[in-house]
Amino acid sequence: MLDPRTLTLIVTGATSGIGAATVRRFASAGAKVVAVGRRADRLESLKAEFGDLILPLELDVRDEKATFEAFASLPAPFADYNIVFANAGLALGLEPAQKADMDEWKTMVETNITGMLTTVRASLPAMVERGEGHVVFTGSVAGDYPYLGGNVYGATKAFVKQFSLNLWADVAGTGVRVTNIEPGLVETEFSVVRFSGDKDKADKVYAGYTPMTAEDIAEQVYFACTMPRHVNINRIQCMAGQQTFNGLTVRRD
Ligand code: NDP
Ligand code: 8X3
Repeated sequence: MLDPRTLTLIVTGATSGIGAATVRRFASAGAKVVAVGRRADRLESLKAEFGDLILPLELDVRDEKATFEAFASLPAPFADYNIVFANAGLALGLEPAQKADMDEWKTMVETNITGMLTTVRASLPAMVERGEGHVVFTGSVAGDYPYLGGNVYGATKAFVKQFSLNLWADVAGTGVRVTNIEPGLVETEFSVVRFSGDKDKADKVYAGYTPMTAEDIAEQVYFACTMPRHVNINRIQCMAGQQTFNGLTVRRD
């Protein structure tokens, strides 16, 4: 297994949920982390927790110019990052397509697809050049399995899955690895965001069973990233123990 103290990560979506838990998992083990997100106060909290291991980077991944500039001008020792966790993302709404909000669709595409691509394109050449790196994505079971109201969100995660596989086809042999982590239900701020701040509605998503935690997913990222360098974990898909698939549905008259 790789020594975590040799790892330097860029983590997008570090202010909450899976990203924040991943920052804590790696920093606790001695890795250095560039923690990216829009809520600066939360990034500063991570810095207060782990000191010099954390570089807070306030950034909206939809801002292509700012993302390229920020990644190109990281100070030592963060400039030699060897893991990029393209995790920032969101779902908005759960309406069927015929009622969905076009602006919400665009925000999901701009964040989960274009923001993710910007994150990768702005960081990948330096890792290929150094002959060492790892791009990790947060995909979703929603990228494989359809559900009512998952329309554009699930489609963005299908994009992440296929881009991840195609990226591996491009970089295999360069020293850069590629992994797509594909969770089912994880209790984070995800549903609060999806339901525009309606906490009661969000809480119902996780009621009556035990959802996965952000720490469960961070452990999978840690596992994939600390595998010896001759191993590439292509995909990890996981679900809560009480979650399963919808059967094929018949709408009867
Ligand atoms: P959270 O809402 O808790 O975290 C989302 C993170 O994304 C926040 O840190 C947020 O930071 C960041 N983010 C959103 N938009 C932007 C942006 N434009 N620029 C920079 N950062 C942004 O949810 P999760 O931790 O659950 O979500 C993380 C990833 O996991 C997402 O890609 C999500 O689709 C995926 N996922 C979640 C599952 C779940 O059930 N929770 C299951 C499967 C996948 P800030 O607002 O501060 O910018
Ligand atoms: C989030 C998981 O099942 O809520 O990607 O879509 S789910």
